[in-house]
Amino acid sequence: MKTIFSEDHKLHDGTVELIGGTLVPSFECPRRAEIVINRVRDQKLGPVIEPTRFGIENAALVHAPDFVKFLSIAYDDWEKAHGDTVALPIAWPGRSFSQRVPDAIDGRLGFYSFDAGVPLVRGTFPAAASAIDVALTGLALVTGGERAAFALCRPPGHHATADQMGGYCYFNNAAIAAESVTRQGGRVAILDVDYHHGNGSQAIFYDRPDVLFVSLHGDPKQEYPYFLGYADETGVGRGEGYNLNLPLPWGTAWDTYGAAMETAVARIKAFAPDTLVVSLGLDTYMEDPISHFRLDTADYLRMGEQIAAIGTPTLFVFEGGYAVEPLGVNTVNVLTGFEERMRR
Ligand code: 6XA
Ligand code: ZN
Repeated sequence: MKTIFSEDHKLHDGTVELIGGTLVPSFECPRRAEIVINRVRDQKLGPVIEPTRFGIENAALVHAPDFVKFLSIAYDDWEKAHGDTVALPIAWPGRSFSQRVPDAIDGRLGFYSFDAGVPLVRGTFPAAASAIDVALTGLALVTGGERAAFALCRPPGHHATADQMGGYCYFNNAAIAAESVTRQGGRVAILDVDYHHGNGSQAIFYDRPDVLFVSLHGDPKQEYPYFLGYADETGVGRGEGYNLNLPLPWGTAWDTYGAAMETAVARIKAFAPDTLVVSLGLDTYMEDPISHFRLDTADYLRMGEQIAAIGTPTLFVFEGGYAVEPLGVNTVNVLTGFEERMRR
């Protein structure tokens, strides 16, 4: 399968994050994508191609115009106020507040985010824009007849809602690809196998019967993003029944995970989508530094096989995964497991 990759991902280096009361270097770092592309090349997974320029207008497939505009100017506004440092949100409109958009950049940063895990540097916007092109280039291959493609997006996207960034995510690459399918008249399923619940993708499509969202993730009772991802969230209105959350406890290993995957696969098969978008996070790995599942490297081959068994043209969209050295092997194992099953 082809991999779509842009060097522009490097423009985004978040530098810091706050975790457990300490400011540490960002787990979501440029090296992640470098490790993965190196493994793709070493294993000869297939051609690596640059994205076609689809353009930032496509963010509007799922994002609010004022949010896109904000992200395009946020860093310049921050620099005018605070100098060339990393922009971090620090105050949010909690339950008792108005939902006005203030003038101050610090206020707007809070309005357009839901947590502090979204550092903005000068290159964040162009990098996030290039990730949209990467996703849409991959989608064009899949809707154009290829069995699968791998969009090596960075920064990741699945936490980003229509008008809020959060959890390392700015634009929701997978949701943009999925919405693009529906605009072409297709039905689409999103399978989110990142360790964290894809709250942005769920929220964007929650009332939609033409987009099925299925997610396996750390139980939000215990795990980020805490406030969405529960099993009783099944969709709303015409979207009722088109959202399936499979929260799993800390310590989950393949015996439990593989069985939950079978549930996910069965639901997606019953939906019979034209296109499958996989939010491919590898932070389910046993050595992931911020997560608590226990999958091992060989389990990712099985995961790829299960996804291939759905039998639907598939776009893999890269999301999380922070055990950096094994990240290339784990990621490419999903893709080679998929291809090996396809050939059977
Ligand atoms: C809290 C942890 C953010 C998780 C980001 C992630 N700062 N999402 O990997 O998939
Ligand atoms: Zn994650």
